[in-house]
Amino acid sequence: MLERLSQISSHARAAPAPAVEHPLDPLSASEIAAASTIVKATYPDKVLAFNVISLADPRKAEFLAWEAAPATTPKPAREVDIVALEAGVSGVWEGIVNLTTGTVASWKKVDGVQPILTVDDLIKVEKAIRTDPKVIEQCVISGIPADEMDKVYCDPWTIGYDERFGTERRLQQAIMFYRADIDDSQYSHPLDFCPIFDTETAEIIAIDIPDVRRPLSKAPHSNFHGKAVEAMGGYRDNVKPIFVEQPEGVSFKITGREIEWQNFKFHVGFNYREGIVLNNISYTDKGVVRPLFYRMSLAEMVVPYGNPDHPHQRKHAFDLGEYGGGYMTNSLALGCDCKGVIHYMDAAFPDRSGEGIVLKNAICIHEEDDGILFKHSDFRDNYATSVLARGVKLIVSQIFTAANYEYMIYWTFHMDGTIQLEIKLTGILNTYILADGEDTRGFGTRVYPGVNAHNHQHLFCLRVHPMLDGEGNSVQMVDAMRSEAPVGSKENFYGNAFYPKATVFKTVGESITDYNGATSRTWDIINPNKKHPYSGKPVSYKLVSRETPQLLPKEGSLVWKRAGFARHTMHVTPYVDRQFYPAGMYVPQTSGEPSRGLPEWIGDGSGAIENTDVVMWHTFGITHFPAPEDFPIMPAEPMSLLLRPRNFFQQNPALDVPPSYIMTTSQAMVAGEHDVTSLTDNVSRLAFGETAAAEGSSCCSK
Ligand code: ABN
Ligand code: CU
Repeated sequence: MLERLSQISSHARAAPAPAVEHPLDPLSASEIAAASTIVKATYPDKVLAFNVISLADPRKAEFLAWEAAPATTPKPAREVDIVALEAGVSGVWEGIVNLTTGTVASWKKVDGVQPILTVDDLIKVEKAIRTDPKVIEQCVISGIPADEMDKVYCDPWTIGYDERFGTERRLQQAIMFYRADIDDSQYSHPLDFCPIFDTETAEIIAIDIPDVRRPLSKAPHSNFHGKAVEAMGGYRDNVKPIFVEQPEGVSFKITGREIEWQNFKFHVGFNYREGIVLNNISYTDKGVVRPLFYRMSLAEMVVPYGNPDHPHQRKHAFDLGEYGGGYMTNSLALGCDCKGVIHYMDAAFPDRSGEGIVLKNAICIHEEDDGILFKHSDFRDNYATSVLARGVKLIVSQIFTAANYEYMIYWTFHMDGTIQLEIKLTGILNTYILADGEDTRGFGTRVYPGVNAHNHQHLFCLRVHPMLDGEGNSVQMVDAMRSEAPVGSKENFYGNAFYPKATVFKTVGESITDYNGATSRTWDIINPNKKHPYSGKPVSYKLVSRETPQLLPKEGSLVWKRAGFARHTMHVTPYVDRQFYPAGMYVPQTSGEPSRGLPEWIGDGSGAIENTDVVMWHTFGITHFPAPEDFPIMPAEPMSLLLRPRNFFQQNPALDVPPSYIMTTSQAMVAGEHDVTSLTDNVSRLAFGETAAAEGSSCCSK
């Protein structure tokens, strides 16, 4: 957290930004300042702390009208979402500022809700726990002398929901740790009690203390800094450098925040909450611009923990809705976070006073080798007749730090028209103290002496707003099925018949479905009005997503109530402007009664979703049973999903990618025996032997 603050403060307050060209561009730092100035001038009597100042996405119809005829259609007004807190007043002020007219377009008080926690809010808690007499008392009981409170740390989490305190006050729970030395990792030394902090009054209002006390672990700290690695035998010395060379630069073009790459074109947005937002994704197919997706983002996530003892039921972080995947984003470093030839985009956020602050290098855009795109060799001439094309991929990425965890988000575009979302988890496990001889009862793992890493899930919600070949889209579920006809029947005499069973969802209720590994279930976004000339099937993009655990907290549990979106793998709703957040706009301290966001939009499930403007909400992720290998810092664990064109292109859309090797049968007959040489790579070489470097560019074996 401190590191991130220093990243921010090391960048100057923003200078006035040039006029924003594109209606989907995030607010610049000067626009943020302008929006807060308008609010302050309109409500001079209020002492406001700004929590959110962020672009209110233009309404889709207005945006598309402008985009279709920018010379003759007014640009959508530049509107700004505002969430502000008034000193000493519960609830939030919620408004929209119109920057185009310089006015506050709407302004209302919303009671009974709590806004997102900002890094400023989080950072206050540690100071409070170190000076609170009751916390000091508990530290002493744990075995920490009262004069060593500077060695006591906490990860501040929203309280989730605790019925003892409700939603009135803005609360955080302090997950407590101890560091003997400032450079130690505190996660090997958790404490057994949990103070509760009022963010507005900066007071500790309660402490949850377990019945059975667990004294501070006497084990040495489990660290991952250089000295610790040296003490364990030092860094390995057999890693040779790998560099990425792009001698001619990159293959993408950037205009403002619009990227053109390999027939794809899209706009890269970013906000405090979802982080990267991809808008207006299209593919130019033999000269024809074909829209694919209007908007795509990671809309929410929840991380429920599985230890049943109070107060661990409160640990179920909504890292986007409670803290913001944008607010927690890292400033990325060349050759560290991303390797190769990089283009960065900055992000701008408000501080409490409404000033704009710029975070450098928030988004990384770069290309990587993508392995073999396609290959075929003919066995008839000992594989001499051959074609092989290597792919390149374009990656738009960000990394955010959610206290202990790092989430690395990679939106990847492939040359065959596929769009992939890959998320990698790293950082540090959330840990709790395990007394000597104590059993985890299966709800966690002893990853180090004195350390219990509780079972948990990481469940993400992908929001996809398609516009596949224009308006009028549907979603169908596709299951691999055996023919219903019995063995010996005319239709299935040998019993081997199987087929993809497509079920088009007509209503929201029908769309609420789960992954089924037994039928290799996928979901297609289709345009039923456009059929493929060969297959006769509707054009589609298929969602292939197999890491889709069910929400493990039971129906009726707090998490089940609060994270309605995570109850099922798939939901489809009719599009509604500015309906973005599937656990609701204000997530901290929701009770789940009623369940906000998606469950409210689903209603009785009768909404029509066939051949119309639809939004797909897809929950995916992993169930994480920690292991000692995840400690003291977790090697990155990937998970991934694909959106693949199916019946969309006439044939393989990447046939025109220059091959690394191509030889026809007649050419092979003339060439005879030869060494295969890459047509596109003169850098690859043999690893061993005297001639390694001189060999030059041998590539494909034959
Ligand atoms: N994982 C919970 C969390 C996220 C961000 C900041 C604090 C705590
Ligand atoms: Cu995990």
